[in-house]
Amino acid sequence: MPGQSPVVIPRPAICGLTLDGTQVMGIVNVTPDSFSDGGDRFGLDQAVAAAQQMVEQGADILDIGGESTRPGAETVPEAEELRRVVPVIEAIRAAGIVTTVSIDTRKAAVAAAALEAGADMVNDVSALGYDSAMAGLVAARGVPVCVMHAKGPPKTMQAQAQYADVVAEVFDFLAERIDFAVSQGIARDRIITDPGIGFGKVLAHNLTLLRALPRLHDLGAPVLLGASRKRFIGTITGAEAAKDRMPGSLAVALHGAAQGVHILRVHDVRATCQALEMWRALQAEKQD
Ligand code: HH2
Repeated sequence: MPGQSPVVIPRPAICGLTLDGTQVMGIVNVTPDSFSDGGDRFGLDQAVAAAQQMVEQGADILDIGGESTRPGAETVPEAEELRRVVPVIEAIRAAGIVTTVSIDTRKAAVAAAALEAGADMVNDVSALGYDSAMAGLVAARGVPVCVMHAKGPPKTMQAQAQYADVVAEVFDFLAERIDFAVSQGIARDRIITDPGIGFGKVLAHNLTLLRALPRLHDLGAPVLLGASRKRFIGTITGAEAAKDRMPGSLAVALHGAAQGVHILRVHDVRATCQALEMWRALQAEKQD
């Protein structure tokens, strides 16, 4: 859902998307075990229908993932991840959907095949750290990449959730990853940053990072926020089932928009777009 935001620091366009407002990235998990929607979109038809619906609801980007990265998740073999995501991206393009497609993967071979099938950008929750071939691939293909902070791999990250200063550590990590990406030939203006809400973080870390979002703009890159339906929302509100956490997710999304987040990664596209539209109208009114 394009639309200017008075608080966003404009960044160069990514895949033709102007980043002078908050864009909405709809999550399509082609997995049997994702924490909030595992199994819902595991079949090809369900995944493509979900993508189509999200586009109609206002998604600016579709994020297709074939490996759950929830705390404790096992790594999915490359062949299986390929089998899950490539046909979905091919079918999305065959259906005439022209929306920007992001491939959510840590594996270079999966990213390569996804780009071949029609994806436009890479979302790597390991920030180019899991697969040594990933940075070179992104550089060679000249596509945008999202680098996200995580404290260790999904299997063990929650056991490593200790920080002296979580904001400084996340900031320094992302700054180092940007430098690394640039050293590998990735254009600086194609790098998106993400604090990695829930990735090796307990409730207090997530809240501290959300309050400190404006600090991330000093990295000079677009900021992506993925908080939708995450555990900390259930901890605070008592919404035990992930699917019951949409209202809390909207509150976090609007907080992110007010802190100048460029891309919101969400499960509930329609609700998020409506909330953003209302928020923008109120912002505009305030400026009159
Ligand atoms: N969160 C998840 C997956 N990918 N990518 C980015 N850039 N930022 C995030 O916060 C992020 C992400 C986890 O959420 P989800 O995809 O809904 O669940 P699962 O990993 O269980 O499939």
